[in-house]
Amino acid sequence: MNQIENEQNKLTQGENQKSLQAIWGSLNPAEQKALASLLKGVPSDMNLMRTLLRLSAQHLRMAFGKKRRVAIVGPTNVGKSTLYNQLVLRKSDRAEVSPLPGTTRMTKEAESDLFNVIDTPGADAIGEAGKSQQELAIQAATDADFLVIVFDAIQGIKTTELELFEQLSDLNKSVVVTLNKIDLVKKHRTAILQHTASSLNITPEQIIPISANTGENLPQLVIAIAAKEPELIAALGQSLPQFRWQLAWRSIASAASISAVIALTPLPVIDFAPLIITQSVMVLGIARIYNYKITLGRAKELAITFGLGFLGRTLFYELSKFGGLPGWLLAAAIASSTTVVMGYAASTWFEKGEKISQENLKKIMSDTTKYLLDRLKRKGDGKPGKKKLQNDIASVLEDSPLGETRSFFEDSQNSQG
Ligand SMILES: Nc1nc2c(ncn2[C@@H]2O[C@H](COP(=O)(O)OP(=O)(O)OP(=O)(O)O)[C@@H](O)[C@H]2O)c(=O)[nH]1
Ligand SMILES: [Mg+2]
Repeated sequence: MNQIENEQNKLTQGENQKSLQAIWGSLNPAEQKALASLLKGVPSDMNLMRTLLRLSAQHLRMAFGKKRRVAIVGPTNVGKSTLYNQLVLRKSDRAEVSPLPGTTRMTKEAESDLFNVIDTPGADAIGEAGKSQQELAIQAATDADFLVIVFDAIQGIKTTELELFEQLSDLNKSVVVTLNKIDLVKKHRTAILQHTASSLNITPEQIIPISANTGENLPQLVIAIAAKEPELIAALGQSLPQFRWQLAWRSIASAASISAVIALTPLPVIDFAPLIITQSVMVLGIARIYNYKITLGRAKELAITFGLGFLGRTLFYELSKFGGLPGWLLAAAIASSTTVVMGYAASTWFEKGEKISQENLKKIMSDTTKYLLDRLKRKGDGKPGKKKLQNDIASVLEDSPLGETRSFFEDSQNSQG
């Protein structure tokens, strides 16, 4: 049995090596150098390493500011080119639109406001010509950073649509699913959305109904794309200052959930470095949102200056004295709240140039940890797997009122005792 396990380990190690190389290869020399200097001497767990590297690569790209590529994909005739034309900046970039299926035969890329947008041929076409168009579409999807998957409210979801959806989902890209031509549906919108969602095995909230013709819900679509991409979050934060905290919160929630996983991964030598890396890239990301230019090295210095690692250990000691809470839960909650509080401190620093006192940080840490402990306990008992824990924490944070305004943290600072 041990032998089988060993073999399996070897296999996943191989896979991990490959994906590590792929992530590494996608960075330019300056990014590689910045990351390499952070990664010195860490960590031995390959899965963790991969998670960290992926997160770091994502945030690094954000700091170096490449324009993201968004591909519009879906069956023929659903309105992909019409949507593309709504998003492109220049009239001269517009694509041909017609009621005939198979109008678009080649992919086409142009600039939109926040990202580059790519029009693709229908990915479900049949026959010889259809097959090569399908290949073009899938290739464009594979090369893109982000997919807008378009379906047609009238055509609905049949076997080919479902198969296409599954094929696109397997690419593991960030996606937004849209149901186009919603203007043709007058009465039964809710029912149609529900039906589409259940055919695709997703929830109705995961589908944005749009009309590429009338422009209905297109702003929501753009926000939904931006919200899933760190690079775009930064661009949005710079152009919409009033949403900065909400946008920063997304980076915070993602980094905090990874922190919990790190806390639960036994590392032989040091448990501090991976956490600092995650937090440094988060700080870097938040800096971008506030249009504050810093390097990764400076972000790391800043992350260390907040001195939260020490507070975390004190808090762990204080809370474990009371007993009754499993060690893993405490460790996960404290690591997450350390990251959350650091995100808050960083955003306050970038926005107002104010440094929060150590005493106030301690209060906020303690309140945030208690909040997280309370919510996590409700998720059921027993120690979850890493992936589930990460998802649980991400969903607790994303659903929490903390992301709406900073009042929780401000109240915590102002309260006595
Ligand atoms: N009512 C309505 N019609 C739409 C909408 N979007 C597109 N259409 C129409 O649907 C038809 C197909 O639109 P296209 O944008 O060419 O669709 P496509 O997905 O690019 O099609 P192919 O390139 O052939 O795969 C055209 O007649 C459009 O005017 C919409 O939101 N509402
Ligand atoms: Mg087209």
